[in-house]
Amino acid sequence: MILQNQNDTIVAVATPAGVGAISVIRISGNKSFEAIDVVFSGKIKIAEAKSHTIHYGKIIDENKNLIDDVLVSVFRKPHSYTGEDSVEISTHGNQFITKKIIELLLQHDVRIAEPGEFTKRAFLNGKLDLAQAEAVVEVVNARTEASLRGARNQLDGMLSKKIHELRTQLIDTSSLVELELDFAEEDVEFIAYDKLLLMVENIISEIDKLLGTYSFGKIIRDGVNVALVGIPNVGKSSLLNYILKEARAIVSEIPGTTRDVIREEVSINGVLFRLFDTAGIRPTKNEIEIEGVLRSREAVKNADVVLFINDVQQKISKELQEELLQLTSGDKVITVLNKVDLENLPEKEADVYISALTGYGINNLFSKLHEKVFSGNSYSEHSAIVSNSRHFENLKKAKIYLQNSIDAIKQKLSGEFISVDLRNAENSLGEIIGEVTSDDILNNIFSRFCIGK
Ligand SMILES: Nc1nc2c(ncn2[C@@H]2O[C@H](COP(=O)(O)OP(=O)(O)OP(=O)(O)O)[C@@H](O)[C@H]2O)c(=O)[nH]1
Ligand SMILES: [Mg+2]
Repeated sequence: MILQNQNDTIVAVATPAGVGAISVIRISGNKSFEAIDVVFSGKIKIAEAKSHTIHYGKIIDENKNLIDDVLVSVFRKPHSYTGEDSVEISTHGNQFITKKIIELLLQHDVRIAEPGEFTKRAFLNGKLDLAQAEAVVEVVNARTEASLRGARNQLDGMLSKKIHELRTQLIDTSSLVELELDFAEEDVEFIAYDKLLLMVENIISEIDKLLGTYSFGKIIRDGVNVALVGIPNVGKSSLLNYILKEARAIVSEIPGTTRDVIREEVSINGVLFRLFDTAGIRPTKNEIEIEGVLRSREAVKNADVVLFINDVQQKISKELQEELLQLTSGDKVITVLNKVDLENLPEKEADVYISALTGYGINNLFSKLHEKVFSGNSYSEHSAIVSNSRHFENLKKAKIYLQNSIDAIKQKLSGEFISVDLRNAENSLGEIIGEVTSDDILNNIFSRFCIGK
């Protein structure tokens, strides 16, 4: 991507394409007021309007034709989303109107914004740090309450605050190395050495805590992949249908009904679950079924949780159970006994007893799923959670540098060696919040935004 000039005035439609009651066009940059005043006719010039005021008027084209009557909101720098002079034009919700207005504006020293450019400017002008800017996309894209809360937590700066703290501690530590430590003098070495080691170990343990939130954070953000597997006819598709409250998959008493993997999403207690109904696993010579069974195994490998479904009237397949344990880790598997409506006192052992026909035990199954996924982790408004792979990778890098520095300290290497590692760790943390950054990182992040954000 070519880096466009950050001083340009930019414009984009900020609302989704399509029909709506209103559409909003955003303009930001030094020429915002000048540009809008050329096309807008209201009681006063926007250039003379106070910040945070709204003005009714008309957008008129070069031939004096009325395009639309609109409301223009005025934000003067630095009190705007981007930190620059900006305006938002609310028009009637029609894309011909917004298209026409944008065409008019483009004739007046304004260019179309790149994806994420408004938020990028907000970052460059210090309105948000990088982790918060990334959270803007997450908030917009969140599809469940839980993912929204997680994104909100990051936008509110929970993670940023923690990273800041760790960075400050690191800076203090490396100053200690650079100023006080002198390993050449044997006498002073001992105290400083111990103290230093302790400081670095503390920071590592804090980083470990953050790393530990990632699996939870990722699930909150992306949802949980759940594979429904078992031998044929145990009621996998019936369970899928029951959970979705619709006859999504074909159900029949003929074993081997499902051949393809059927994927559906459902929100259970605010968390996104992606369910994969699979072909019953059994030895077979049928080519289509062989492919189906292969796909079932793939689904098991990709799952965060595997529901191993059994039927009260069939033997629990030890073979399949063994196989599942080879394909995935045992702690991901929940053993489910289905069709308990057919037997009063099922004798077979299972984690959960259900009936996909009557709905018996389904809530219990949901609780077990939540337990499995969150294994004691609970969401807190006040603690930092890592959900972004870039942040996770940077934390891991920082940890490795810190471990290297511990080695250097233990080997009593001279201060320069230790401080190089500490500085590197500091930079890795700095990249998370954008205190240290490069155009590549920024382009990579902001190009994932939509235009107008
Ligand atoms: N009584 C009773 N019957 C059930 C229950 N769940 C499923 N069935 C019946 O069991 C048969 C098989 O159900 P499916 O949902 O197609 O089973 P499946 O595991 O998807 O089977 P395959 O796709 O062939 O692997 C159907 O006749 C269902 O009506 C249940 O909880 N109770
Ligand atoms: Mg099926």
